[in-house]
Parts: sequence; structure tokens; C-alpha cells
Amino acid sequence: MIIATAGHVDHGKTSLVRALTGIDTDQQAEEKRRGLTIELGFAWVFTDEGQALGFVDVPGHERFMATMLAGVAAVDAALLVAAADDGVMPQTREHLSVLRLLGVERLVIVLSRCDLAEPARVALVRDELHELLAPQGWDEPPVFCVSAVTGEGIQLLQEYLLGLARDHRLRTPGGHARLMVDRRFSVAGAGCVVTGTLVSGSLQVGQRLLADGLELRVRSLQIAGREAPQVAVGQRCAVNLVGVTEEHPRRGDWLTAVAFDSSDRLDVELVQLEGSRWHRGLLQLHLGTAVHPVRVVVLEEGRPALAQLMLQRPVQAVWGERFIIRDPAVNTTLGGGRVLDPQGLRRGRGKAQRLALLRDWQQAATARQALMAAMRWQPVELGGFAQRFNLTEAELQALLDTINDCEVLCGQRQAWALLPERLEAAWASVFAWLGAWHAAHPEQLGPGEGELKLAAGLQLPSELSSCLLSRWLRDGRLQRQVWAWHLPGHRQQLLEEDQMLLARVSELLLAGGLRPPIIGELSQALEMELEQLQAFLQRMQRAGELIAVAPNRYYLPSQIDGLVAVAQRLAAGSCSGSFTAAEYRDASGIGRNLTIQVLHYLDRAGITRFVREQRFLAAG
Ligand SMILES: Nc1nc2c(ncn2[C@@H]2O[C@H](COP(=O)(O)OP(=O)(O)O)[C@@H](O)[C@H]2O)c(=O)[nH]1
Ligand SMILES: [Mg+2]
Repeated sequence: MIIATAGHVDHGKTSLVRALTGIDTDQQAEEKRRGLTIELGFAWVFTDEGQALGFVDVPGHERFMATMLAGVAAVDAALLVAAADDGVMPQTREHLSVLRLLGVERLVIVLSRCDLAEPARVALVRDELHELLAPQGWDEPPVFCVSAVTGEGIQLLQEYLLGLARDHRLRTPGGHARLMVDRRFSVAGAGCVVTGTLVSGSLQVGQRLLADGLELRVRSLQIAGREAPQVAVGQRCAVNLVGVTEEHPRRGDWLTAVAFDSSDRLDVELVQLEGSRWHRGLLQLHLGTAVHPVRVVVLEEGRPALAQLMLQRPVQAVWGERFIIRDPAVNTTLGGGRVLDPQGLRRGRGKAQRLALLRDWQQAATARQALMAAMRWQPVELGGFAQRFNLTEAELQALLDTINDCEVLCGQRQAWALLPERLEAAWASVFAWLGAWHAAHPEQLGPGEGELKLAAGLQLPSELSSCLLSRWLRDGRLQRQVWAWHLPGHRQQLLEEDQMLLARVSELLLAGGLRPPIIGELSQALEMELEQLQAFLQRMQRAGELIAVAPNRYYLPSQIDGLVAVAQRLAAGSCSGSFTAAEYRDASGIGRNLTIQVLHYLDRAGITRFVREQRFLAAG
């Protein structure tokens, strides 16, 4: 369990931690000289059962607010320290707001320096604190009166805190490991060590980690000064790393088990503190242990509001992550909130539908609820969803398994989840559109895939549309001849004279085997004008009856099957599963030039793939 101190400068935070743990967290010479905490300090004690109770001692001076925020970014509880002889002061208030905004669950009030104040004065400060807390919604936090000098109240407080540590349940593990770095230093003989809190997943010795694109390895781990083979979610640890550079990792960096997408837009839930003055200029975003310049655009007013954070550099975040916004010019906290979508939208960020989704994601308590909500709006690309909610593959699969009425469609690179009714709506729109198309173009077999995907009102990512079409092809709702898509049972109506001509042309083409005659030869054999013949052939191509493999050579669909069969035989007969143009020429006997044209056609048609002078059969 990790507890942070909070409160105004000089109110006795560091002295309190020393009294509780015996560790002086003001280690730096400058801190000693000025009697002031500048850097984060760390100390710990253990319960009788061996659970570590870690303390993060933060600076109280307003100048070091960024450091304070890095310290409380991921703690389980906070000790709000107020000196009995001084009362509530500006940073008492600011720190309290910050703890609230960061969602710190437990608060313990400590009236310090009680030896310096009369009991009446202590009671007054207690009332003052109560007044401050009540409207903020903390439910009656316990209050302890202590003195680090006389030791009064220290043991009672210590027992209480150890009790909390004993009852503390580590957060449910989940997600890929993400550790927010709050300190970096060198240890003689060991090298680079960083400290930080693991906010998801788990860490093991030997594990590979990424920091800002840099690949690192965990050489050793420590929790509360003791070597540990692994670290669980919610624990603070020191990580000895191999592979560091001078620049990274450093405070503000994330160490992660997998690469996370970053973005310079975050769509968030925003709480604006009462009386705070917001503006469109540059503000400061405190996210994790980092600070970034940011502009804030409110998308929808409310308590909390919805907003977009616009950053100068991309950052990584996940759904639910807390943040604070400060105005550096006047050195005050304006508010804070939670990340709702770490991939904020560039276009359409303020559309009603989008805002409704953000509100749903604000209400959602689990990734499952968020997925259900998102599916109501549109198909959900699962890779992106898993990133936003930091789900491992297994977690995503387990989540999908709990949703009964959900269709998952897998494309070549992406997969989508959508509600069955959406699937049916998409089918209804394709069915209606294609029916109308057939009626409007009776002489043609059907449109090409590109036209169908664009025009049929699917308004879906291209890869998803392809998935849908293949699915309907498999279940027989659609049919395709070479490239033309059509409804089952639809046949183009050829003019009678076209039909008769097609029969004669087919005969001539078939006689050529894999090498049907070219247009010139056809025109001679048919005693027909070249131009007229060409117009006919193009008409037949649109009707799906013929296929132009080269500008001057047409094939019947059945002949194309023959060309494909040669490719399949060659691929099957070679160890590499591939073949060269020369091999195809020899196997087909169609000559060098036509071979080149045929292979280009097969590539275009997606039947073969050309890689380093070799052709492979395309998957699927
Ligand atoms: N008399 C008295 N002085 C205290 C007590 N706690 C802290 N101090 C003094 O108050 C000053 C500030 O204490 P420190 O722990 O550095 O405060 P911080 O800035 O909140 O960390 C120091 O001079 C301490 O010696 C206490 O319980 N009684
Ligand atoms: Mg201090």
C-alpha cells in the first residue's frame, strides 16, 4: 500500500514520515540546508505479516507543485497534514482538490505540531478542515492529532495505517504492464535504476520493456528496499534496467510491456474547480508523472464537462487515467479529470453522436460496458479498443466471450465487433442498393467491389466492408463472378443478337485453350469490323461474360479458371510455394509475352502475389 503526504509547506509532513518510519526523506544537501522538501522522498515500514506500507513524501511549497503531482499520481491513500498552530493554508486547499481530482480513495487527516497549539486552537483547526472537506464529498475521514516532537499520537496513527495496509487488497491485476517513472538514479555496480508505481499488469526480472521506443530489460527489482522476483499492480518498485540511454527513461516516461499508441489529442471528462479561470492559452497537463503544455477545448459544458486536450507532442494514455490541469502563469490548479478516449478525434469531435459515446464511456465502470456502448454506435475495431482500455489479447477474448449477441469479423489486419442488428442493417442496405442497381443496369451482371463498398451506404472502413462482402458470399446471400458482384438468381439480360454473337465468340475463344485468339484474329474469323467487335467485347466484360486479360485478349471465366489452376499446380509442386514467370510459361505453353500479361492479371485480380521475382498464391 502506498500513502502520500499532502499539505502546506512547513506543516510537518517530512517530520511525520520520519516519526512513522524512522527514515529521513529530506536527503539532498539543499533540502537539509533550506529545511524544505524539493524532491519526492520515499520511506516504508512493514506490517508484522510483512506487507510494505510505503510513504511518498511530497514538497508542500507551491513552486514544486509538479513534483507533488508526480508523487500522488498513483497512491492508495493520502495523509493531509495541517499544522495545528497554523491552520488551513493555500496548499492545504490545493492539495486537497488535487487528491479529489486524482481519485485518491482514502484520506487521513493529521493535525500536526499539536505540541505548539492549545487544545482550543486544535479544535478550531479541526472544524476549519471539516468545513473544507464536507462539500467535497469525502466521507468523514479519520482525524489524528500528533506531534513529531513529543511523539504524541504517532503510535495511534501508525497502528491505524498498518491496519489499512493489512486490509489493503492489491488491485485486480490486468492489462499490459505500465509503470510510471518518478525518479532515476545510478547505483554503483548496478547502473541505471528507476523508481515508480506499476499501474497495470505485472513485472518480472528479465522482462523486456519499452520506454519511448527504447528497448530495455529488467535486471533486478526491489520493493521497499528488498529484492523481489516480481512486482504486482499497485506496488511501488525500483527497477534496475539494461539498455538505457542518457535521455530515457526519466521522470514522466512510461515503461510498458507492449508498444502503446500515442496521440496528441485526448478526449476527457473535465472537472473545473469552482472559481477557476480557464482560457484558450497554454496550460499545463499533469498526466502520470509527466507535465505537458496543453490547450483545453470544452466540447460540452457540464459537471463534469467533456473536453479535448490538445497537446504539442503525442502522449500515451489509457481510458480512466486521471490528470490535473494547472495554469502556470498564475501557478494554480484549475481542475482535472479522467481520460475517456486516449485517441481523441481530429474531425467530428463535437458531434452529438460522439459526445454521447464519450458520456457512455464516462458512465462505464468496465471495459465490457464501454464496448457494449461503443457497439451501439458503430462497429468497434478491436485492436484499437484493446489499446484504449489496456486489455491483453486473452482479456479481450474473455470479454468478447461474455457478450452473447456480438458478431466478430476478422479481416487481414483488423477485427471488428458489431451488434447483429447492425450486420442486418448493413445487409438490408446492400440488398436494396444492389437490387436497384440490377434494375438500372439489366444488361450487366453487377458492380465491382469498389463501387459496391462505396455506394451501398455501408459507410464502414474498407477492410470491414470487404469482411462483410466475403461473409455474404460464403453464406450465399451474394454471388461474384470474377469481379462482378450480384444477387443470387440475377442474370444480365443480353440482347438476342449479343447472345448469338457471344456464342460464336465463346466457341472461337474456347478453341484457343489457354491462349485464346486476340481481337484482330477474332474480327477476321467473324468477318466483323474491329471497332464494332471491340464495343461488343467491352459490353460483355461489363456483363461479366468475358474478361480482358490484356487490352487485345479476352478470356471466358472458365478459361481464367484454367489459368489459375496452372498457378495452383506450380505453387503446390514447389517447396517454397512459389514459381517464376519462366516456370509458368513452360507449364502453360502460352509463350513469354502472354505469360507476362496473364501473371500481371492474376496479381491484379488478387490471385497471386509478386515477391522478389517469385509468385505466391495470395491467401484466402
Ligand atoms: N514543535 C514541533 N515542530 C515540528 C513538528 N513537526 C515538524 N516541526 C517543525 O516544523 C518545521 C517543518 O517541518 P517539516 O517536516 O520539514 O515540514 P514539511 O515542509 O511539511 O515537510 C521543521 O522546523 C520541523 O522541525 C512538531 O510536531 N512539533
Ligand atoms: Mg517536507
